[in-house]
Amino acid sequence: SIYDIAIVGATGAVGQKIMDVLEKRNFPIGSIKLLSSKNSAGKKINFFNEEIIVEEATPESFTNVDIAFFSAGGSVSEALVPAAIEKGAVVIDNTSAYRMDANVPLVVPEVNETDIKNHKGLIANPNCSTIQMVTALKPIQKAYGLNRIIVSTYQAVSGSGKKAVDELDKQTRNYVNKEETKPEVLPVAGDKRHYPIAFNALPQIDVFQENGYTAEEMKMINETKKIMHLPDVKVAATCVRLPFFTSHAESIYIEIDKENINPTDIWKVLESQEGVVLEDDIQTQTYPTPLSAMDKDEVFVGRVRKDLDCDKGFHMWVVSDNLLKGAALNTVQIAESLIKNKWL
Ligand code: 11C
Repeated sequence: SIYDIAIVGATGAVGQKIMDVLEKRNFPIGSIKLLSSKNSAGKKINFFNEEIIVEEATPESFTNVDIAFFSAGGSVSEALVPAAIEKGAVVIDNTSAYRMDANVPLVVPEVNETDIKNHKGLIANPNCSTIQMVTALKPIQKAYGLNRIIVSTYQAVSGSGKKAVDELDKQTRNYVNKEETKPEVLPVAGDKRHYPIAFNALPQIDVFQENGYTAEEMKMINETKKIMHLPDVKVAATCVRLPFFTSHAESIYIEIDKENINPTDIWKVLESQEGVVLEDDIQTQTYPTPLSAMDKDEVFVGRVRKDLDCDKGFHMWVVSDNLLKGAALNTVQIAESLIKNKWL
């Protein structure tokens, strides 16, 4: 069979990546609508060797659409997802708008694929830094239990959008040329203060919440519990933006339930997990980096070692392309699962 699809946010960074992934995986497409805001409507985009004109997204756009991919920001999803569902499309939403809604499955196929089955027309795609963490931790949790996660992230500027990418590029050039630039975008566009990102590290991703954590940190905490079906797992996160363009890296500390486990046991379960690649050999200085993970589909894990004080504690380094497994690829995998399992 073939499927009629729509991409909302087709001119954005993730929308473009979704198109790349659909092409690369030869997704069975019947017709395709590329949708955007009024401003970007009229643009021409090449897709499967065809030139397609981007249309303005309206509630009527979703008639005769089987699957609608939304990636145009939370407010667009809030405005148009209900209309898309009403018109009969199954929506895969890449924004945070509906993720914590109890009626909406929040899915990483390697972790909780069967949750898709219960969808009511909408499946949410998790936050990028959450996706790569739960993909790496799921096989460990399955084998040895999981009691606590403490994660610090090292996140690429592309997670914050095109303006942040341009800001890093410009600041870097200006810094090298000894010219000043006024920071205007990062850490958060529209927030009260801005800091330079070039040659810097910013311990703020998204806006602060009343509890002292940022929204990004709370996404990692809340989404992890929901995806892994572990409401009581202890999770703490510190999210940091660094001056590179692609892939998020994470230093993760976990405490498992089982005693007397060694890093080689952890290696074994990671090696058996689809979508995870172990790159861990200190003899050859082998470990993943943001550059080595860029443009790759998998979640890469290295530096697995046992805590020196806690028998059940382990540390590891997890890296993945934030625009692929962290966004576009996971979204397309959800669509493939809908089709493969006849859950549309
Ligand atoms: C970042 N993780 O790197 C964010 C981007 O909830 O889908 C993704 C935001 C989201 O800034």
